[in-house]
Amino acid sequence: MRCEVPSNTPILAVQFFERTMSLFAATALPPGVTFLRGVARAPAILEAVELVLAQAPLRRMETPRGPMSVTMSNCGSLGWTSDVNGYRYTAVDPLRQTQWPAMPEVLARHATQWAELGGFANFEPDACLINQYLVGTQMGLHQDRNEQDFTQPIVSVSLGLPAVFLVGGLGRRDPKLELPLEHGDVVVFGGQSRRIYHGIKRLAAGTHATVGARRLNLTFRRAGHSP
Ligand code: MD3
Ligand code: FE
Repeated sequence: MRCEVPSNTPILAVQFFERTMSLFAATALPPGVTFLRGVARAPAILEAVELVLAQAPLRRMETPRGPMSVTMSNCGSLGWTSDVNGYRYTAVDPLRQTQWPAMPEVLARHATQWAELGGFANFEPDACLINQYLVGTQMGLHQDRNEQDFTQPIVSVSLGLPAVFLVGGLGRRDPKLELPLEHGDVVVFGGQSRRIYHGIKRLAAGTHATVGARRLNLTFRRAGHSP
């Protein structure tokens, strides 16, 4: 479903609209998924991400199956990392040998609010993974299962170029829904959908006015045990 509100609409009106529309969109999305169109367009969000990346640069991570095409960094007390031996969360950035940058207050505060709109109260993320997709890159179908508490949701924020998000089911071969994501879109994944298979299709060429020729994705997570 394509529904737009003017970009100067007050935030509470946008949130009311999105909540109302999600009653309809919910018929297509799996249980536990909440789609919040355009709620992360505030320039302060992109500025906070750029500050983090100036401290902890994007890098290509290795995996047991070869290097990823997407580049990554993190902020928060824990960060997702990968090497030839596997995936894990660490307090120390292996590239810089020091802690990940703190999670900017503006990001943490918004993540908690968006989780609440998705039905998850008191979400306190301790990790924010930042993925950068250049044109032609993608993320293959996978599950996220390195976190300690699957009752906690994941809040995903898309910035920059549009992408097609593949929403699967609990089995790798389950039918997939294609969800187009644009600049400022937020998706909350929790409950039944927390362990679904998902991926991102190859990024099409383009240039976004403020983000450039790339897509940034933030995923706010509770990686360690809940407070
Ligand atoms: C559903 N990132 O970093 S965000 C990832 O756009 C990842 O960069 C994609 O998948 C991206 O792991 C998709 C949406 C997302 C993220 C994590 C999930 C959906 C999820 C974890 C569980 C269920
Ligand atoms: Fe994922």
